[in-house]
Amino acid sequence: MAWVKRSCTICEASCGLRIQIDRSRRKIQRVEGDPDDVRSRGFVCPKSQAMKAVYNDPDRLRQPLQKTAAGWREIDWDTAFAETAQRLLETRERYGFEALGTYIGNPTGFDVGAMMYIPHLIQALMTPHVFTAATMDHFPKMVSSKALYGKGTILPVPDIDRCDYFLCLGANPVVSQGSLMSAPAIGKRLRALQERGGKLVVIDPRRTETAQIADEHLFIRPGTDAYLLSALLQVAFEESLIDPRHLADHLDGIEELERQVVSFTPETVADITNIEAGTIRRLAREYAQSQHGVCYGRVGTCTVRYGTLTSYLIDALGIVTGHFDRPGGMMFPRSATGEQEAGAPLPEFEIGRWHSAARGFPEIDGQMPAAALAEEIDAAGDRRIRALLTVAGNPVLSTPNGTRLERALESLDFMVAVDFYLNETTRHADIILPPVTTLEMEGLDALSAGTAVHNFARYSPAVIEAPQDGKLQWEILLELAARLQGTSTQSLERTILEKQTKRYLKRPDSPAHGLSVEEAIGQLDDRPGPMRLVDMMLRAGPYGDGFDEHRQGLSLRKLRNANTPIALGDLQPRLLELLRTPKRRINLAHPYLLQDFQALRGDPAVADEHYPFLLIGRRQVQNMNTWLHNVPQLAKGRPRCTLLINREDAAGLGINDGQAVRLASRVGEIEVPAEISDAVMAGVVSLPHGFGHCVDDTRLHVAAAKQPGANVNAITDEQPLDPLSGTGIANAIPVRVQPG
Ligand SMILES: Nc1nc2c(c(=O)[nH]1)N[C@H]1C(S)=C(S)[C@@H](COP(=O)(O)OP(=O)(O)OC[C@H]3O[C@@H](n4cnc5c(=O)[nH]c(N)nc54)[C@H](O)[C@@H]3O)O[C@H]1N2
Ligand SMILES: Nc1nc2c(c(=O)[nH]1)N[C@H]1C(S)=C(S)[C@@H](COP(=O)(O)OP(=O)(O)OC[C@H]3O[C@@H](n4cnc5c(=O)[nH]c(N)nc54)[C@H](O)[C@@H]3O)O[C@H]1N2
Ligand code: SF4
Ligand SMILES: [Mo]
Repeated sequence: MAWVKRSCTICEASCGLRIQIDRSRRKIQRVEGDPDDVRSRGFVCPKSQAMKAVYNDPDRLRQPLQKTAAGWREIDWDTAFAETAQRLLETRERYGFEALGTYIGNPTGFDVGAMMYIPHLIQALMTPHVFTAATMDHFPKMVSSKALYGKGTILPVPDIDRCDYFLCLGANPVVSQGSLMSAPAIGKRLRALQERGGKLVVIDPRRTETAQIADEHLFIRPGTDAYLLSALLQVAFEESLIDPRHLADHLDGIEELERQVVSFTPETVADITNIEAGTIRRLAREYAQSQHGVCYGRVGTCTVRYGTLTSYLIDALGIVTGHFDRPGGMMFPRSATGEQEAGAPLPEFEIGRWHSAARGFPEIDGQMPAAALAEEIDAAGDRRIRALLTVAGNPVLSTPNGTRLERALESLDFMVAVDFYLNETTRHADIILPPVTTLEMEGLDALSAGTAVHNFARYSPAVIEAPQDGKLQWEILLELAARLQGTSTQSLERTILEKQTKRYLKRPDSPAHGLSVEEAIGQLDDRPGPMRLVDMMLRAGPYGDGFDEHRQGLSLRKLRNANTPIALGDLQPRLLELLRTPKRRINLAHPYLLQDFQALRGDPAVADEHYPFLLIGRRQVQNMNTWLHNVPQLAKGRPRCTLLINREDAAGLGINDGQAVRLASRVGEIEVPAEISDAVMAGVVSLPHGFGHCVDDTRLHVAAAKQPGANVNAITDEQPLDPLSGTGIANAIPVRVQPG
């Protein structure tokens, strides 16, 4: 029996685990929090048990599957790769580039191998049809960052352990454990903020688990944060609370921003937002005058009509009140792998280099709206997608109007899914390519290092060896890319490594600057794959050893030997060096962002008489989006896919607790049990996403039996989008509720 340490790969917190294994029997005995982990200090949430349960799950696919007239048939890897490549290439040759499409899902962010090779797989597909879960998530924030800071991945993170005022909009970190904020055991950190005399204020249409521990919670009418933030800014300008500190000399457009918000007085937005004018004024003062304030927004501020405008206003408020890029404010992490380093100015906003066929939606940073995937298959005529590759995604349950998408997937000529579950999406595939689980792969916390509240680097070993005929995810992705390009995996891997090494060595401040590519690569492991790429990035990166083992500094070997996260210190002010805008200045009046103010001013925000309620989402501790309901420990208990409805609203409709209700929108209708609750504001109902495991032909026995639920994305509408980012709308959806 042995204990192995590694991080949990289910969410952005990346908590430290201790896993007891029986190597000889390839058995995982126990999974628990690692008390010695400097980041998580023993904390884990119930989902950590999924690391073991998914590995053991008899429903998990371990062999490629091919759909035949007689049902699913296991095939060998070579046949699976050959058939997949042939069908994709044939489709492209016959119908052109637009005939291919891809959807990349959330779990790819927790496998460094996937992160390294997916961009190359997309390149090899040569398709303009790239869809990802980002356009159901944080894409508005990336668009705002691109406009403000010159690069979409320059993302501000709350300095949670040093702030004394935390204004939290549309996020529920006590449950989600943070997003664009990697901070394991967030509840404890928020309580520590209160213990040092700080204040937590939560703005949310539901009294969430985070709101319950807050000093103040305000119900906001869903979808109206842009009004509230404009008013907070208006007060800040009116009351001369403006002090951008060290950023002052690097800002443009501050007067223009003031002009834009001047009409949004607290009095004019009070009815719209449901927050009293006096409260808005007080909030503006409290936040602006706090010593160390953060203003943070997440999913509830992104997946709404004004997602980009709201994301931008959150940053603008932080910048002009001096809460940006300083300890205790919003800060910018520095990864050991060198993803956030200084560089030359980048071209201005790249948008609309091509357009979607059905609605003419412009590509943004190479992406199309996930909400437009179905129509690019079923309403794009000759330009339609005929063959689709999905990787770690379940868009039938995670993107708007999933019912339409289901039908569209059925009409494809060919679909291949890289996934280890036969679920609501992958059941439409012709071929499924299942990688082994993350426990069987080495890893590096790459995503969470980029959003961490303290800089760190962490390597995780494979806990258990992958079976002989098992494929690591990167092997699958690289193999597909190589076959699509008509090259070998060896040659493609080498090309990628050389290109990336060249890029890193060129950086003047790299500890390896001046070395030749051959010299650098000569120092790396001979074993091809993402880990030697990671080693290169670490050694040429900001904390690297410059490929000299005798020097201080990081290398993969040092991370391996540490066997726990290596702390790299508190976040440091560094926004000015990071800026990639053309003049290395921040334009607070970027025309791309400001254009949506016009719509905001003209938006009457009145209720729809046919669909008088506003639907919002809800994350629960035992779920991870669509994919953990097959874990017995997490699926037990009462049905969780319930519609929260306010007591008075329920009484008005004659709805009792537990009664089935019909929830309808423009696009569909589902039936779900009502749960009467005072935690949700009047006029608002809340349903979690990720359920709807009641269809035939899937292999999710536990989910289907214990927590089938209903698919909320059968109700969400694929038509309205946040126009500046193409992000789909998952909150503030007009719906009707009727007794079932
Ligand atoms: N209504 C509504 N919709 C939403 C949201 C909401 O709040 N409300 N949230 C949105 C957000 S924030 C997100 S991120 C998206 C998520 O949307 P998706 O990424 O589409 O959904 P997930 O459930 O995260 O994806 C899980 C899929 O990946 C597979 N999987 C898990 N691990 C691995 C792995 O290691 N390798 C491979 N190849 N496959 C793996 C699972 O079997 C499953 O099929 O949903 C969005 N959709
Ligand atoms: N347990 C668990 N953890 C998760 C996930 C999970 O599915 N389960 N998913 C992971 C993923 S992919 C992500 S992206 C993160 C998301 O992390 P968070 O954004 O922290 O999580 P959500 O619960 O979606 O929080 C959104 C909040 O916005 C509120 N809201 C809805 N509409 C509005 C609005 O118009 N205005 C305001 N102010 N609030 C609004 C909702 O009531 C909700 O409380 O969580 C991650 N962690
Ligand atoms: S919070 Fe996230 S990373 Fe931590 S144990 Fe839970 S699922 Fe894993
Ligand atoms: Mo997400």
